[in-house]
Formats: sequence, structure tokens, C-alpha cells
Amino acid sequence: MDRDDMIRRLKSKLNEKRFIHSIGVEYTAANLAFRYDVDVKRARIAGLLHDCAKCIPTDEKLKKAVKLGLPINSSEKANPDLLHGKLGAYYAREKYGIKDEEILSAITYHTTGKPDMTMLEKIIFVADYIEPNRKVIFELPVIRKEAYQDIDKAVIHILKNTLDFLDGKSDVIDEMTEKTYQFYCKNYKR
Ligand code: DGI
Ligand code: FE
Ligand code: FE
Repeated sequence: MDRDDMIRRLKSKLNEKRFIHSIGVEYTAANLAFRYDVDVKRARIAGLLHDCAKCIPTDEKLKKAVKLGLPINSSEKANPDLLHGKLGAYYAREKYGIKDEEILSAITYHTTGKPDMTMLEKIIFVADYIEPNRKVIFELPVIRKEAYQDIDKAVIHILKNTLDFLDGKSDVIDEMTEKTYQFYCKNYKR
């Protein structure tokens, strides 16, 4: 599938705000790919498609994930919107013809991150947070700079913000978000 076809399909699946965000993640991922010597085309595809399952109604996300036999943990059961990464990877494979496992993994883990991410996975995780259409988030200008100076620092900063934000609204914290934060705190040296 070429980019035009992906755009057409994506436009029919997402609301306008989410579509604009996806374009923003696409070009932010391209920029980070320049910076960190990652294949630009793959970064763009992963960025463009990362939220392709985001606009499925919440209860349907859970139903579809069950039907497809995707692994579902307790936080995903409590908060099925967390499943949009896994579902997104499924649709990227089945509906957008993506076979590249690293792109699919970047889509799967874009919300929680995962320990020991590849550079492409980190790029999508970070691009999702810093893309230009994001509304004001605490310390976003600093995180944007860190993203281009030291991507691991940006990853930790984003996870810290997310965990604080979830703590604040006493929302369930996915064990993967927690594990990722622990991993990067422990292994971050500089
Ligand atoms: O899909 P986006 O809005 O572009 O971004 P995203 O996929 O990173 O999702 C952001 C939302 O996910 C935000 O409201 C925080 C939430 N989130 C991230 N990690 C966790 C989480 N929510 C819960 N309940 N648990 C988590 O570990
Ligand atoms: Fe998302
Ligand atoms: Fe997103």
C-alpha cells in the first residue's frame, strides 16, 4: 500500500483531530530518524499508523481484542483504550499491509513503551508525545529539546510525567509503563 492509500484509509477511520495528530507524529518521527540514523520511510509509516485503532469505541476495542485472541492484561481490561496499540499493530498488518515487525512493535508499544526499546520504537514513543499539535503538556518545551539531544532522557521524562499524571487521577497504571520506567532509570547513564 502506498502512502496515499494509507492516508485515505486512515482519514476514514480517524476523527480530524486524531488524523492531524497522526500526520504530526509522522513528520516528527521523520525528523528524529534523521537525527538518530533510522530509516526515514519506516519511521514515517510507524508514525502515520501508530493510532490507526484509536477511534474505535472503547467497549468495541475490548470486544475486538478478545475476538482476535490478543493478550489482554488487567489494566487493559479496566481501561480498554490502552489496547489501541495492540489493535493498531493488528490493523497495520492486516489492513495496511505492513509486514515489518519492528514497525508493528513500535505501534504495539507506543503508549506504554517497553524495556530496551529499539531506536525506532523510542522514536515513535517520543514523537507521539512531542509532535507539534499536542496541546500544552507540563515541561513539553524541555522534553522537545531533550528528544534531539538525548532520546533516553526524553523517554524517562515522558514516562515520569505520565506516571505522575496517572497517579494524580488515580488511574490504573499498566505494568509495562512501570517496567519501562524502571528499566530506563536503571540503565540510563550520562
Ligand atoms: O493515543 P495518544 O493520545 O496519541 O497517546 P498515547 O497512546 O500515549 O495515549 C495517551 C493516554 O494513555 C494518556 O491519557 C495516558 C494514557 N496512559 C499511558 N500509560 C498508561 C495510560 N493509561 C493508563 N491507565 N495506564 C498506563 O500505564
Ligand atoms: Fe496512541
Ligand atoms: Fe498518538
